[in-house]
Order: sequence, then C-alpha cells, then structure tokens
Amino acid sequence: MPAASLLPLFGSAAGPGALGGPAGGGGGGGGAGGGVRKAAGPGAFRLTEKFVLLLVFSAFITLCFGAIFFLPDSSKLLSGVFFHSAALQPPPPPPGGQPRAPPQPGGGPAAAGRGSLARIRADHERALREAKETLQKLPEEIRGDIRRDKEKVAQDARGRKEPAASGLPQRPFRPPVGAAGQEPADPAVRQRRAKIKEMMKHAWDNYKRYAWGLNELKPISKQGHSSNLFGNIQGATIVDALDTLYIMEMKEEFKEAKDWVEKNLDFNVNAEISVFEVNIRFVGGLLSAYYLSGEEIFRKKAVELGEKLLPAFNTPTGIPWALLNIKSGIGRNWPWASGGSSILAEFGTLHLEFVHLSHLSGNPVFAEKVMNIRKVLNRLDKPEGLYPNYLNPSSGQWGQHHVSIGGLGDSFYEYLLKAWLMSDKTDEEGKKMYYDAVQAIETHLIRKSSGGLTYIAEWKGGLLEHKMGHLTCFAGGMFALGADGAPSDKTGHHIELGAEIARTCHESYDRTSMKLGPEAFRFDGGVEAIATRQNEKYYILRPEVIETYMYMWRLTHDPKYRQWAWEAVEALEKHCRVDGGYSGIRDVYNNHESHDDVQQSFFLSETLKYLYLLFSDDDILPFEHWVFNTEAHPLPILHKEEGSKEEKQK
Ligand code: DMJ
Repeated sequence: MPAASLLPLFGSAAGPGALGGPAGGGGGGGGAGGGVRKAAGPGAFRLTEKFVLLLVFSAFITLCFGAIFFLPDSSKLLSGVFFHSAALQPPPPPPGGQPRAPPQPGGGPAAAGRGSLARIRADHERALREAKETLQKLPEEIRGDIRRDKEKVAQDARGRKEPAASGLPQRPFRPPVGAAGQEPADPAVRQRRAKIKEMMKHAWDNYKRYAWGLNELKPISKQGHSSNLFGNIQGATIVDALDTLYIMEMKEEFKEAKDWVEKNLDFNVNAEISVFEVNIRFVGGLLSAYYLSGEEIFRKKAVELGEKLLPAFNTPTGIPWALLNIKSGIGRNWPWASGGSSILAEFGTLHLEFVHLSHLSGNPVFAEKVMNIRKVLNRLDKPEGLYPNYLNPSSGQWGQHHVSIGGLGDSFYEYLLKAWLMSDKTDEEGKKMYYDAVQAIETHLIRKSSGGLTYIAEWKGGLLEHKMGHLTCFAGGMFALGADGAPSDKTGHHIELGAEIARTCHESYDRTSMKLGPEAFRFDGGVEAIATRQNEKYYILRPEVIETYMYMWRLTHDPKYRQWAWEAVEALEKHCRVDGGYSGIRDVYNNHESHDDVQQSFFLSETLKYLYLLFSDDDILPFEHWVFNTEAHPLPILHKEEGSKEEKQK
C-alpha cells in the first residue's frame, strides 16, 4: 500500500507531534517549499526523519492489522488472539441434513484446536466429494437438482404465508362413476391402449425432467416454455394433465402432480392472464381433479382461482374482458379485436366451469355471471340467426360481422349444448340457443365440395370464405353428441353431419405427407381439404380431429374411427415424438420434419386423453355421467335426483 495513503490514518489526532517532535516543528518559517529549516536540537528529529519514522511505524501497524483481518479465517484468529476464552462455534449443518460426527471426548484448548482442525478437514473432504459427484452428473440432472432446490426455497416461503382455512362449506364427496374402467377384453385394443399410456408417460416424464413447475416443455431444446396466456401463473402442464394421469391410473405421477399443486400453485401473482385459457385449463383441470379424486386441495384451488377471475366481469354489460390482471383486477380486451370487442369463444366458454364453481363453493355469484352473458346475448339481434365473433362489452353491440365455428367462435356453441347436458337436460334456454344456432349454421355455413366433402365455411359480413380450421373439426363430435336432443326427425341427420365432418377432417390428414392435419384447409382454387397458404400448414398437436373420432366411436362403434385414430398415433410417433417429448410440426406437407419445439399442455389433457378413451370400453367416463369441457376435462352431470338429495342434506 503506498505510504501516502496511510497518512490520513493518523490524521490530526496522532500527528507528527505525537512522534515526539516539537509542537509545530513541521512548519518551517520559509514554508514547505522554502528549503530553510530551523536547526534541530539533540534528541529532536528533522522533518524528513520524522516522515521516515512515521512511514516505518505505519507500515508496522498495517502489517499487524493485515495479519488480523486478511489472513484466512480471520474470525477464528480474532477469537484466538483477543478472546482466549471464547469457545469455537460449531459449523452450520451441511445442506441435505446429514448429521455431523459428534465432538470427540477430551477437553482443553489443544483438543478443541485439534477437533476444529479435524472438522475443517472433514468439511474440505465432503466439499471435494460433493464436487466430484456433481461433475459426474449429466447436465440435466444438475439442472433438476437446481430446480428442486429453488422449488424447495419457494415452497418454504409460501408455506409461511398460506392462509389456514379455505372457508368452503363442508361437502360430502360422491365417488365418481367410471373414473377407471375395465381393461378392454380384446388383446389388440388393450395393446393399443397401453401404447397410448406409454406416450403419456413419455410426454410427462420429459416435462418433469426438463420443465417441472413451468407451464410447458420445449422438447427439442429441453427446457421450459412460457406462454403469455397464463401471465406468471405456473404449472399449466401439471394442472392440465392431472385428470389424464388419474384415468390412466398413473398413480405415482398423479401424486407428485397433486403435491406440486398443494405446495406451489400460486395465484397471488401480479399477472395479466387470458380469462378463457386460465378458465378452461386451470379451473377446468382443478375441477376435474377434484371430482375424480375427492382431494379437497383441488376444490379449494379451483374456487380460489374462480374468485380471482370475477373482476373480469366488471364491465358495463357484464360481458367479461379477455385479459385480466389478477392482482389489480384491471381488465382489457385484445388490442387486435374488432373495436375493443370481447371474443364470443372466450366469454362463451366459461359456463360449465362457473356453474360448477357455484355448486362446489355454495356461492351463486359464479353462475349469476355466466347466466347474465346469456341474457345479454338473447337481447341482441343476430344476423341471419348467426352469432358474430365480436361483442363490445361496453356498448353491448356486435363488432365486425364475422362468424366462425372454428377459432373465435367454436366453444361457444359447444358450451350451449354441454350446459344443457350438464344440467341433466333441464337448461331449456341453453338447449334452444344451441339447436337454433345449429339450424343457422347449416343454412348459411355448411357446404359440400364438388368432390363430396362436407365442410363448414366462415362467414364475413354475408360472404363465405371456403376455409375450415383444424379447430372447426371438433364440430363433428358436437353434432353427434347433440343428435339425441334434436327434434326426433333430425336425430339421424345430426349423427350423419358428425360423420361427414369426421370424414372431411380425416381427408385433411390423409392428404398431407405426414398424415397429420394442417391448421386450416381450403375448398377453393381447385383444391379440397388442403392447405394452400404456407402459414396454415402447421400442426401443433391439436386434438379436435381425434376428439371427433372419439365421439363418433362412442356413438356409432364404427371401427373406422379407431382405425383413423390409430393412423394418427402412428403419425404422431413418427413425426412428433422426439427424445425430449412431443413437438409440433411446421409443415405437414413436407417430407422432413421441422419441429416447432413446443409440447402444448393440451396434448396431455386432450389429444392423449381422447386417444386413450378411443381404445377403452365405454364404461370409463360414460356420457350419461360426464361432459368434457373444451380442454377435455370431465365434469359430472348435475343429476336432478342428486341435486335434490343434496338439498335434503343441507
Ligand atoms: C384447446 O386449448 C381447447 O380445445 C380450445 O377450446 C381450443 N384450442 C385448444 C386445442 O387446440
């Protein structure tokens, strides 16, 4: 250290006078720069000698202090030098909780010193051992360890602030009907079903390995994928997969998923979320998990989340916002939506879950909110009896007159039918709205191609766009499911309509190189059931075509639906399966896969569940007892007799 920097250490309190020089002896009459100095008396020092002495002294002091403060383990030295009697503190326990060796008998400072040296040595050896073990691990294992440690810290922190009681009314749990079915008798079917379970295991294990606790998995880059649909709510794949794990009897996996929900699923976050996506995946997933397993944690979390979504309805009409900050309760709509509108398929796809939230919480507010949506819709004129995709939540007026049974419209129609079914066919309003809508759809949107394929076009202000989305393919299953409630002369017709849509959607798969369907396909410009635009050629593991096969199989038992489903399994295995899970494909017409690197959570909740049901007997989740929400989460039908039994019990 340069001497100059040591001088301030002595400053005015221990200035040159302290070294024995005469007071003020430093100041020559001629000044510092004059060169004329007073003669020094015997025993006195000249200024330069004083300065040299000062330097020597300060170097000595620095050395002493340096030794105390900067030598390794200075705290121990300090306690040894200055606090002779202080006992050495035992080192903290190692992470991981292995108990240390107890102190050796035999007291005295020397023994204590030997003891502490031994401990230091043991610590070093342990650290070396741990480092060696870590070096031998695969990078994924190390990442897994880090993730688990982080989770444990987060979990401990959360554990401290979790409110004690859920405040929900006691509710007897009714064992579910058909939560697990028989093994199929036919060995070939059994084998196919086992294969689908293996696919679920592959998807789940890789999610667990590379993205545990995050929303989705990137199976190629082997890391988490976050989508802004859920803000920073985490664990979409876990919640979406719960019921699939349950019905496939993957007990260990279900248990770890449940533990994660219990300890980590947190809605107290500052997050702007999509009300629709969070409702269908998280609320729907939690409700199903509760109804299947009876675990109270799922009921509690579902209701807690439902309450967080309520501020979305604070609009002049009660038509909810698309996006909501669940901390501030401030909502807004997608900036791209026509004139600040809410989207039909979004606000129209809350009904099933919200009715169940009221049922499970005893709080009517949830059901009131969705019944009000119906009221607003029923007051409005509909162009040609059709429902436009956009509705302004402030004015209560339609936005652009675009109508679609695919994206932006789809599950609104699905929920009208299922609301009626879920009410044990008592919701006459839902029923009427559904069958009236189907009538208008048939008249204005459904067409047949010259090659004989039935398709559902899109309607833009009275003009038809001859395009059908992969999303629209769900409608085959919907028409067939609704056949039963149609006027008796139309029952067969609705089943037939379902079958025709299933065939068209199968063609859209069959006409690609990969035998997987594009995002949208067209019936114009000389093509049928083929995507013509590059940005419509992708497949993102969507379920709708397989969903329709499942309904058609259950309702007709025509073996071709199992055959078509198996073709899809083979294509998924060939083109979408990768080491790290399942990935979407950028162009299904290409011969070489270009993966999009996302394993969507709906692949586990819907695609694999519908496939599993296709190769199961009908006694698993039978239609007389369950309806599936739009994310394939089964919700029990609220049977009239059960309702009255419940009333009696109150
Ligand atoms: C799912 O989240 C639901 O099925 C939704 O209704 C539409 N889109 C996806 C799957 O494609």
